[in-house]
Amino acid sequence: MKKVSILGSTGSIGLQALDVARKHKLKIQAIAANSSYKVLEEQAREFSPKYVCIYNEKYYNDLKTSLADTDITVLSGMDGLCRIASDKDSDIVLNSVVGMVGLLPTLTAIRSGIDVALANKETLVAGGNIVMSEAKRNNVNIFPVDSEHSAIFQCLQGNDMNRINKIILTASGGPFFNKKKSDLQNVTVEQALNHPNWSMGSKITIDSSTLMNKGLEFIEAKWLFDLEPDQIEIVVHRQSVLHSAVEFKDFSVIGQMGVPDMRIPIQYALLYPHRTECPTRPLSLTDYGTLTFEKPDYETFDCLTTCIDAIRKGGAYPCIVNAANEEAVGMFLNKKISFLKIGELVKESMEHFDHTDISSYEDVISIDNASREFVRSKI
Ligand code: MN3
Repeated sequence: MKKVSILGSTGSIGLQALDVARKHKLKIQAIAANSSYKVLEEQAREFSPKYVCIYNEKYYNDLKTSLADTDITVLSGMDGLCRIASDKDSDIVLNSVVGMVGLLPTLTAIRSGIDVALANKETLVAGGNIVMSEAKRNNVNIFPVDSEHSAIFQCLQGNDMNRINKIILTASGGPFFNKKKSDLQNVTVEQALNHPNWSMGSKITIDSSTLMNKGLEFIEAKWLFDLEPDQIEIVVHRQSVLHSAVEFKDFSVIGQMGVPDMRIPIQYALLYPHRTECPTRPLSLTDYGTLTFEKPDYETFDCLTTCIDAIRKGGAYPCIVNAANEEAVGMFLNKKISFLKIGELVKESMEHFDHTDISSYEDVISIDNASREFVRSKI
């Protein structure tokens, strides 16, 4: 029985991972969340983990008091996340925290020789070269949880990486598919939060509406599968049934399909390489009838274009655009800037900074801060 630690257990991915854990009676070694201490307490009572961690120190005492009658160790802050990530009793750490906070726990798990199921995009976008080289050095597996990357990973099973022409990364197109910039000037937070196929946290839902999410996934795919940017094609596929595909040297294309339900990729990452029943429903292709494929609109969705430019330029640029976006999305959610301003700020931040390389975690943090500072200075 695998022992699983979940960082971000009260978020969308975390809750679905616990569903998978319930179904397969996985041992939950640790759970962690940012601030939802009541949900965390309920989860702790159900799964009896060794550790529970609340990232936001403000709620530490509340959580500690509420779990006083148990023998669970209550932790807090980044120290708590890293203690969980380095706990050698767990077989795999599912990292589904939101934002840059996820990078250090990922690196900590890798350095402790523990496999990582990765749902935190920023880990690879901001620190891709460090994370992948550390994973190789420590002989640690990184299992992608994102549906597209899981699809590619599944298509590659039994195949040689040298035999790939390219990958086809599918995109739902988000709630503003077919809209032009002129249509998007007055988009509200509520409209942007309304995603057609997937239910997710607010940061990633906004990222899906700007296609920043696909840009981050493009960068992630480059690192996970060691590809050149030219080997990644983005295709808009509105139904989210084909989760991505791989074209091999013989022009055979292998794709992975399923209903849009994150429990399938989460389960694949947690139970790899085993396939067993998942707590979701089967795919009925005839219910869909038609699957469509189109080119993305790079003109309207400039976040996507900027991300691709960033990974082509390399160095710190992916980290810069990621930080600028995180900052800008926060401002949009707080109704401080317009929807289109997100893309403008992301692009401006990339143009503002000179080329630098990233060779350590400290580099990532200082570049991330500089980019956020730049965005704040523009408002
Ligand atoms: Mn995705």
